[in-house]
Amino acid sequence: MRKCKFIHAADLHLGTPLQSSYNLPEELSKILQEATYDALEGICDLAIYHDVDFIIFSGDVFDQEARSIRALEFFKKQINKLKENKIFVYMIGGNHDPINKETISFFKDCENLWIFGSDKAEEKDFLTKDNLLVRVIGQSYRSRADSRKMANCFNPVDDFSFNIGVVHTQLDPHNNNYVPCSLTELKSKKDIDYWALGHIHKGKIISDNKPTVVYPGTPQGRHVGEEGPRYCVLVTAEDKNIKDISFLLTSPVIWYEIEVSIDESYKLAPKNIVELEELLISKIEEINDINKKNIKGHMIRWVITGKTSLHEQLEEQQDEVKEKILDTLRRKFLSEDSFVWSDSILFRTNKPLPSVEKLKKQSEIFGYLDELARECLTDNSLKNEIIKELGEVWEWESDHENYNEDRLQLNEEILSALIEQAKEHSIESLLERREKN
Ligand SMILES: [Mn+2]
Repeated sequence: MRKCKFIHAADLHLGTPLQSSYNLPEELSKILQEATYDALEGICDLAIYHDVDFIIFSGDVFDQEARSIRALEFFKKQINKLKENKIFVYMIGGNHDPINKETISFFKDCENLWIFGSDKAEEKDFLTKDNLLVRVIGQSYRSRADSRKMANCFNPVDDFSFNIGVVHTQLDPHNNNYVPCSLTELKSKKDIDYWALGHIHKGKIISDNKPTVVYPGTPQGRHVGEEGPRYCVLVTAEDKNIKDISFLLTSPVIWYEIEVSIDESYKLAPKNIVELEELLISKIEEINDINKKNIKGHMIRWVITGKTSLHEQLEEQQDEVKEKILDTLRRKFLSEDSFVWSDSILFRTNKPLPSVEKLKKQSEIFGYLDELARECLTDNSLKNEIIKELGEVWEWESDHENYNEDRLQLNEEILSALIEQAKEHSIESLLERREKN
């Protein structure tokens, strides 16, 4: 059998520090500064450990067109380490690191690195240790946005070779900033066996066969929006068949957004701030047990929800309470082998209200309110009217990289939370008015 083994990674954004909301202790701050570099080093070590033939980087290895000299030097050092281990590297430039002459010339003495140009699709042949001929076809961005339908020009000669297409794309045929293309188009290219994609930061196997289409995701999340463990992908193929795809952990730091409901309906709902702290400590102990291995640390954003008698205190003394809870949690878990840093805490609690069933007995109006809130979400014309009424300060979230910073982004989840809040506010005001009368 003729075999091939390679690692596919993307979107490293080398050198970007992770975004914490607080002035961290120096030790932690250093870990966060270095995390993207650590992730790259980890990918290269995994490549050596698994004895792969080559690594593919599908764009956005660097964070900006003006690459930092440290990022360039660091990348070169890793490439040289791979060379000693006879591992080749292919890379394309994405929207954050379109390829220019300076980059090509910086790496010109790296014999085991091929950077695909931006003028046209290029095809490179590779013969693996186990004698499989591999063709890697790729093309780089030429500027921060690229509207060319690159994949259409990927036409390898299909004989017995294993063919890989490398594209940095949003996989959206209508998006002209990030190489428009659809999954159907990629799947119609029968001569390509594996599509090595980049750009979407959450790893996913889009199609598992004929052809296989994969986003490895970013190997190190840089903020709480990129939560969870992060990976690169190890692919094993025999002739033209994919035998295995494994996600290998690469992120030294893992972000978590943890929602904790302290709703009164739960038996163990905390009745004061100390009990709330205890509940959060028990949640940390759960994650800490699972992920200690190979992880330098965890960054947590807490979101506290539910109807609770603590609501008023959490609202009125918000800053004090936040500081107290975060301080307790931070101090408790700082000295662990694998640190757990409570980065921020959001209170999205509500005042406890009687159930709608109970309220209905007081007055029909509560039943109508509940019904209306439901209709706002299910009746499309009503829903559109509400979005219009919200005004121009909102825009429907469509493009995760290209949103308007002067607007608030709206999606199904946020809209439904807004409507729920509106309903509860109305119920609260009606109840207050009744109490007064
Ligand atoms: Mn990108």
